Amino acid sequence: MKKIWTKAISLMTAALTIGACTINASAESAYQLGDVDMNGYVNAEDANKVLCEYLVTEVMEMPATFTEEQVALGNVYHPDKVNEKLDTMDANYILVYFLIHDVMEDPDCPALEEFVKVPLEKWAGGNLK
Ligand SMILES: [Ca+2]
Ligand SMILES: [Ca+2]
Repeated sequence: MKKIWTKAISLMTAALTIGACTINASAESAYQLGDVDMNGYVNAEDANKVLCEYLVTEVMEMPATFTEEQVALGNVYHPDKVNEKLDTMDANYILVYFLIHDVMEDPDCPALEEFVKVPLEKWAGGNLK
């Protein structure tokens, strides 16, 4: 009888551990790509912050103000895995995505992960006349 309880307790512990891991995993991806100020929305403010961070770190060569997580959230455009830095293309993509997805409410606008795979000129040419 004691063995059954021991087994039941270890199963419950395992279930709780798995549950805790699931919670942790979702907490890590709580912010959507592009949401660098982590307020739950991807908008022009995020594009502006990415542009500012690029100017501060790359142009003015001053210390970064973004955390690693913010850089990862803001680095939406990295066609060659070598460029893992923030640049103007990241800011542009976030801004155009916000305009098409939220301002124009285009129902064909995909998630930002897919949006960045389409050349920016195509979005701008097709939707921002
Ligand atoms: Ca935001
Ligand atoms: Ca980039």
